[in-house]
Amino acid sequence: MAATGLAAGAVALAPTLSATTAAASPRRALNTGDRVPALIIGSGYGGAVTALRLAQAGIDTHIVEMGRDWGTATSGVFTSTTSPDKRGFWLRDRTAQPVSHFMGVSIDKPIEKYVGILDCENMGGINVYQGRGVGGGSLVNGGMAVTPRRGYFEELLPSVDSNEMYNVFFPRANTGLGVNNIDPAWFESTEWYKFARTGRKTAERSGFKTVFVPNVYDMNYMKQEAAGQAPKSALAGEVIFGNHYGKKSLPKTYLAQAASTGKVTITTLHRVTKVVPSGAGYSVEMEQINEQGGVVATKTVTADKVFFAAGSVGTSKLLVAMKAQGHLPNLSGEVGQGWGNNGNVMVARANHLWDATGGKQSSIPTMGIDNWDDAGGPAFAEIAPFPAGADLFISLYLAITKNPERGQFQYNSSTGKVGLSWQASQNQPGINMAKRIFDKINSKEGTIYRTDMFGGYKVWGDGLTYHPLGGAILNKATDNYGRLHGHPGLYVMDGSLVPGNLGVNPFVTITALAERNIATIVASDMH
Ligand code: FAE
Repeated sequence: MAATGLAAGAVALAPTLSATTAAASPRRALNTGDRVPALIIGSGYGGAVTALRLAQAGIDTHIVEMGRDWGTATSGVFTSTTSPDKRGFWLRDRTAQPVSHFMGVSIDKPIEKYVGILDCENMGGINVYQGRGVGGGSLVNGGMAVTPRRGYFEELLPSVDSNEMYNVFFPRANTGLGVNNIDPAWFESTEWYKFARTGRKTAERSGFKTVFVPNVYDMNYMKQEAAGQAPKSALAGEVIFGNHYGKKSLPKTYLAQAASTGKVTITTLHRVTKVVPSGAGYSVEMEQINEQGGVVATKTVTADKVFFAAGSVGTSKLLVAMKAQGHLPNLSGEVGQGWGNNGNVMVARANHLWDATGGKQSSIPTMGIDNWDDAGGPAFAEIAPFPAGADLFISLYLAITKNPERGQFQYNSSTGKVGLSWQASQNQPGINMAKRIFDKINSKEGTIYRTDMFGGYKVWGDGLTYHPLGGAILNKATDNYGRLHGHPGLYVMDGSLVPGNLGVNPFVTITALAERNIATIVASDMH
């Protein structure tokens, strides 16, 4: 990535960037009146895969991303985890920490409004956390890179050839993302994963199975951090507000490769607001915003093909609005349907003093409790760190449950905005499934839930999700390859294709499905 030649400081000032690279032929950002062959909305997993494969097929490709470019940072770019400033949050005047309380007291504080890296989007009954910037969710996520169980994947997406997925596209995605595994011997010996070993020990004493989870964080780099041979990132607690080192986020993998073709531009701090048919293609309207979120210009360009990769919420909101406002009237009634929170529920337990979790904790999770075979309540619970700098004897978990509840995106004609119908009560099935694991552990260990971390006297962190999925389900709102029904030349490439609960962390599946779909689209639709 040194080849990209991006000075982080300079990028912070520039609203647009050419091809993520100065080394590849620099190109100007989109302007009113431009006509482009392919326009991608959003630069997360779906967008990055699409950009790379279109560019490799020789097609000039333009990404529009509403967040800023964070560069491929070295130091001083991202805010600190323990005391985030404006760089931590997307256009808020107060932080919205996922683990919002300690000792029952809110840890949130006022900040300046800024185009920060993590969005906490309140969608009525649930807060949906998403990454903002070039690289989307890859900038803020925990890097857990999980290929789903084949049987459940086949149940969820029966129209997809699973042989092809498991033989070609999941391996391709894993390679493209740079997935690797922790060295088990190091895991057993390092103080940085004591919290995970305690989580494993207490789970196994109750008869639960635990598994290692692959990650895109460079595990060799982490060993060097521990040895004092490299600047610390995971071992300095960095994760949800950006990692200065170690994590192979999309700007270091797919987007870097896409940039090196010289055929991709990224226009940052531009938010797509409208897509309407125009001649043989589409007219795409966007707002240019400043770093405080104010609209400074409106632009309209024309694209032969438009790829929606704005994430489950971003894509669903755009499509539902375009249909309701009559701009894309032929879209299927399936658009906006089938949204889920991937069954996400967080919870924390208080361990006994003899089951320490360690004052030093890596921010990158590498182990989970696998209770998916429990017919009474399937769940997979990641053993999450709580890097507070002192041993607090807390075990924190993010459970991914088989919660079957679904929400719908709906257009409100009086506000002109799209909302999500999701009630807090729809989190309850997920809580019940997670309880099957943690009630048993608490009872065996003689321990209790922490009630002070998600509010005052609140056990379950059920008001949030990191894994929004659905809203334009594959083979329902689109054909079997992401082509939107009713409007040829429009495609969905992101997490909105995935039915609302996948059973594992989603980005490997989103990447692999995008690889699968774009391979067919390039072969059949682009020439
Ligand atoms: P996404 O990565 O969200 O990219 C969409 C992009 O579109 C964003 O950059 C937006 O800013 C941009 N955008 C949206 N609307 C517009 C618009 N109108 N105009 C222009 N640009 C727009 O979508 N998943 C895992 O598999 N493992 C993990 O360990 C994990 N941990 C997570 C931790 C956190 C804190 C969070 C928030 C998420 C985590 N996830 C994890 C979820 C994962 O990051 C997410 O599923 C993917 O990023 C979704 O990929 P998409 O391509 O769908």
